[in-house]
Amino acid sequence: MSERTLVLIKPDGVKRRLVGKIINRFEEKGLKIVSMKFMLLTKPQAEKHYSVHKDKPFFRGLVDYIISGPIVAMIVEGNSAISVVRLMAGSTDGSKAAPGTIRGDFSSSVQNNIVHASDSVDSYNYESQIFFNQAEIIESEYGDESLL
Ligand code: IDP
Ligand code: MG
Repeated sequence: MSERTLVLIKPDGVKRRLVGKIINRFEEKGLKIVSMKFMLLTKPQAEKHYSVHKDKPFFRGLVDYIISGPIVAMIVEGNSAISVVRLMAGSTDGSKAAPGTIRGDFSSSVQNNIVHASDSVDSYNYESQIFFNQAEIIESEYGDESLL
């Protein structure tokens, strides 16, 4: 079933110049970008995005990290996009993530793990409106849909 998911390339991913490589993985998988922006999150936006973690000991550090530099936010669409992108991202802790995943290939850290990906439809609905309004989500046919 076609789904959408929110992907963030976090500040460490941008600073390490991995943006192109990461987007390339999603394109090669057959996911479609329907929205994308390069942005600096405000602290209130970051706190809202990570509000589920507000009582965790790592919350303040996590907020400081995600606002420490520009990020790339995008919405990608495709068959089972939420679980597909979570699989491509790999386990949260880069030191445990499988080789071949984004975190497994580019991170050895539990915090600085390069990407965010929504973990459910509810999370997508909550998170995506922090980054994009409806008018910024652009539907288009690529013409290869029957091959995917
Ligand atoms: P996820 O990004 O794989 O869904 P979550 O458990 O939702 O992982 O945690 C959100 C983010 O918080 C992680 O991607 C990571 O950047 C950070 N994080 C998670 N656990 C820890 C921790 O134990 N210490 C520091 N940062 C953490
Ligand atoms: Mg999460």
